[in-house]
Amino acid sequence: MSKPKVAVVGAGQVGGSTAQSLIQKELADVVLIDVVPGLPQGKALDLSQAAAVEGWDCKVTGSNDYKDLAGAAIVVVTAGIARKPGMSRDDLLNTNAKIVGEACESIVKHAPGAIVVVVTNPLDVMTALAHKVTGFGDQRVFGMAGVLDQGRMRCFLAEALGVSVKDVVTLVLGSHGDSMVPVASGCNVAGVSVLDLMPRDRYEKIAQRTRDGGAEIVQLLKQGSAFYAPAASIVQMVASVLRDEGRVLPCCVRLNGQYGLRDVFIGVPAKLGARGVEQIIELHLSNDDLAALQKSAAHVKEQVSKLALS
Ligand code: A3D
Repeated sequence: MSKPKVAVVGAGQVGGSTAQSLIQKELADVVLIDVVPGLPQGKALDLSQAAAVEGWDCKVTGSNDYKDLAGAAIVVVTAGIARKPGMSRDDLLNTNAKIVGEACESIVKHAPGAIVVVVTNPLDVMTALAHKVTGFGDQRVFGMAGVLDQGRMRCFLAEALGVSVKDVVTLVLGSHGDSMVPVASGCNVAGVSVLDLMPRDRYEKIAQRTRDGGAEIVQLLKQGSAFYAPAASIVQMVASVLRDEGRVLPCCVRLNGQYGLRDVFIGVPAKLGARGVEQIIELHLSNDDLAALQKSAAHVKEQVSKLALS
């Protein structure tokens, strides 16, 4: 039976792991696209052979030609440079804007009906750029970050409390950067508020470690940034679209008045289904959390204005 096609633009660390996870779950046939000759073809061949060993019934191909985006139901954009120790995500702005802009022009040309999931950093700004360049509208262009940030926080809380990650619920809003907004009232273990399980200062340290979660890995790896958890997060979002699951996941989406914000891409919970972003969920936040989200959005707007999009 033929499977939907997912194109992954950028066959680097995140792109390669994403392709692996997509075929492991037998969600889609995958095409990896990259500018480096041989890289996507080599990874595709290796993954095809892994699929043969494991019996995963999916095709993986590699290409240096954007024409091979044709027929993709979803395009995941991971092309661009990653951080080095000491760099912030914002330091990637100009280099990655050029790469993402070009990729999006090719998506319009070769996969005009696709849903676009942006991953390249700085995430919120690159998602705004992809929205502008593709003109695909608010439903079909969104970014991955919150699933990862919530996963990181779930990992830290489960470890600190000595409980299964399965029972930990977290809530992280805002930009995928220093102004990220972990929300204590949305964090619980099997329904018990996290603040009933640990002192606030311990919670605050975990919230800060979540904000610094990407940098912690960059420091350890010394070359490149995280990719296993980002890939797992991308695939959770892609699965919700391909299987029309309607999962409510934190996504970088364009707000149109929700949370008192307009025309800005920022992380909030959204329902993902076959049409992409099918609903934006507006939570009742405390004044402090709402102010933090609005501050985070102001930072994204400032960064976007540097791109002169309009
Ligand atoms: P890396 O392993 O360097 O892969 C990037 C790939 O993009 C390389 O293979 C490049 O050759 C390729 N590339 C560059 N220009 C183009 C182009 N024009 N067309 C196609 N491919 C191109 O990096 P990575 O995979 O570790 O990270 C990729 C991006 O994702 C970076 O910007 C990271 O910062 C970002 N990232 C975001 C998250 C989020 O949670 C938002 C998490 C992890 C990584």
